[in-house]
Amino acid sequence: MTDQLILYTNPQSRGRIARWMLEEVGATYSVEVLDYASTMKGEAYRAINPMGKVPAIVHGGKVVTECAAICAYLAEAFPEAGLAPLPEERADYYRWLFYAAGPVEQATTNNYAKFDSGDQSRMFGYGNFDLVVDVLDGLLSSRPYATGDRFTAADVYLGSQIGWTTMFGMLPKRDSFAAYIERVQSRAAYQRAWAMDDALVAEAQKAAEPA
Ligand SMILES: N[C@@H](CCC(=O)N[C@@H](CS)C(=O)NCC(=O)O)C(=O)O
Repeated sequence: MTDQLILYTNPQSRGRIARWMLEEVGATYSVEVLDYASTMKGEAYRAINPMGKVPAIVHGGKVVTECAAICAYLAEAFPEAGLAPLPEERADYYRWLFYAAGPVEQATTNNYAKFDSGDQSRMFGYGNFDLVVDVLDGLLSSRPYATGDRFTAADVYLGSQIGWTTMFGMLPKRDSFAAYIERVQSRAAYQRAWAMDDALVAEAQKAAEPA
């Protein structure tokens, strides 16, 4: 088994979250770009991720899917990057990482699809959309990062969720969200990762142009 690290992605996807994290930890990795309609649903990739979704990483022969898990895994696999939680940060780190991957993801996508948990909110892990927005606003008004004063892998994921949903108009505007987005997106690793994916998008667009 080797330490080879492969990112399976599409530049127009949540694969950008995994790429950002890979750049944060300074990993050496290769990239396999998958096409939504063909290779992402093909047998070869479904053997890696039976969901037929991106991203996935394969590291030393082991598969990790789910962006939040990829962020947490890479933080531990590359401890020298200092993005795993310190003992005193663990409670906040796990709490808000899982909150972002569960309630935030569900609330924002359901609300976008015009689904309202309404009087069934007790049954839904996120309660209702407005509640999740207020809790997030409360969190990010109280501290610069998910665990306090220090950027961790939890911010790659939470920052991505807040960044994407803001970009697509899925989250109401709040000063705390805007300040957090600016803080996390100013990181060199974020800028590098986005430039690489933007270049892949431009390349694909050029290739699709009529000759
Ligand atoms: N929960 C997954 C979500 C992955 C996901 O939904 N990826 C989308 C792209 S952003 C995808 O691959 N969609 C293709 C499809 O479902 O056919 C994660 O966090 O990684």
